[in-house]
Amino acid sequence: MTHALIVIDVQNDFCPGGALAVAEGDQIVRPINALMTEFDAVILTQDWHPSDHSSFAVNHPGKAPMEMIEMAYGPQVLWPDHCVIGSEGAAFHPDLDTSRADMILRKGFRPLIDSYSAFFENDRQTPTGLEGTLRSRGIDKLTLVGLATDFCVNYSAVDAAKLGFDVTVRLALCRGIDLDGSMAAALDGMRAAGVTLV
Ligand code: VGL
Ligand code: ZN
Repeated sequence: MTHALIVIDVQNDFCPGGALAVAEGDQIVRPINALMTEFDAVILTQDWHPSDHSSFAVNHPGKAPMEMIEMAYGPQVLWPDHCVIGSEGAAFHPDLDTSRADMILRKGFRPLIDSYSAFFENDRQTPTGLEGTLRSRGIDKLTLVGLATDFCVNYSAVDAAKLGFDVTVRLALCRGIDLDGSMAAALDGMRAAGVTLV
């Protein structure tokens, strides 16, 4: 099997001090670097939003971060502004070894659609192109690590499993947001989709 490591959103805004900080998000960076040597391919994802992005609470008058809204495609959490295209917050954590990556996938750049998953945007239909990249390279096995366990790692892992990839999530190399029980739901959802959690 050809095995890829997919490193989800290890960006400044998801690390302590960032706009949407995940507790201990920075603690996974060095062990992820060390893991990279064990894979046939290393792919990094980067959350990448225009400042008028519809997932930002500031773009919905009267709404606060962490409230829900109804989008054309269904319910959506409203977030503080984060990972704005070209900003320091959108940059990878400075200690992440980006030199080992053979692909960087950006997602969430369409103003009207959020994209937690590295495979499909939140309308669950718009593909990011990652599936085609993996298949054309003969990659059939994936290990996922990164931020946040219960959002982008979870959505990416579930989509990958549904697409037929052999998927493992290394939980020690992930950290979560845990909004209203989202961590427990994510772990259940990943298991139900056939993702191996280690
Ligand atoms: C993420 C919330 C909003 C993530 C991205 O990387 O998990 N979460 N945008
Ligand atoms: Zn985002």
